[in-house]
Amino acid sequence: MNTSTRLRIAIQKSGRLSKDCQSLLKQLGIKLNLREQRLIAHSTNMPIDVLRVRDDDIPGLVMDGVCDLGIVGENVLVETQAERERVGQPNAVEKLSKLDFGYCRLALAWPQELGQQSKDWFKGKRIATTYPEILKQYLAAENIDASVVMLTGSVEVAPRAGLADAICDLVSTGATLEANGLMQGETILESNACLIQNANLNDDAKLSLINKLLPRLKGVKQAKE
Ligand code: PRT
Ligand code: ZN
Repeated sequence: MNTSTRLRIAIQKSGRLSKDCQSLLKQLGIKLNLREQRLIAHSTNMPIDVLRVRDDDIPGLVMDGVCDLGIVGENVLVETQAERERVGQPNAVEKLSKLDFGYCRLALAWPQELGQQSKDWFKGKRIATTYPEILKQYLAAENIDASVVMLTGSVEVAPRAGLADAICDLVSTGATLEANGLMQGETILESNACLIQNANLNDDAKLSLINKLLPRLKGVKQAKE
């Protein structure tokens, strides 16, 4: 549990969400002294500390109460929730807001030379992914008996490397799939960045600070529309 009296927010240190997270915090009026190598940045005008970590660690830090809030892609949130459900770890969070950045979709793809394929084609195939839990749930729901190969990176090269027959990976422009000779199939999850809160947060001062920040967040989102 975060026993500090300062509200602790986890964001991605460096990656696709970091710039948008930093500018969102700025737009909310939170002044931060972000030095490149620092794990924790202290706000100079509010009782807030920002923890900068790998995106994969963010849902767990919030679920375990190490951080009060976090900003993370729904893809990582859903995968972590399913993984923790499976192993019996706490996985509840309150989703405070869907944010207007970090959009991507988790989609199936296979070698282009095979042409269009129906869902039945996946039966008995090996599918490489970084999101095994989400993929397994989809396969179970669709009654597809396929094997899941877990890879933490370079998923798009798996078919060419002979590690899998198909992949299930994040796509935004589609350029990566195209560059690797892969054809995009069904989207199994659409994702945006989202703001999450520890489900058991009961510190009045922190809750009242969050209640001050949320209308500002609404204002920032409306201003962009
Ligand atoms: O180091 P750390 O673990 O923090 O970062 P990471 O490398 O795991 O994540 P990062 O920074 O790549 O992505 C962070 C989050 O951004 C993801 O969890 C998604 O919520 C979101 N996001 C949005 C994306 C993309 N778009 C995206 N296109 N994450 C990854 N990609 C990758 C995808 O995996 C593929 O390799 O980009 C490639 C495809 O892009 P296109 O444009 O060629 O289709
Ligand atoms: Zn990551």
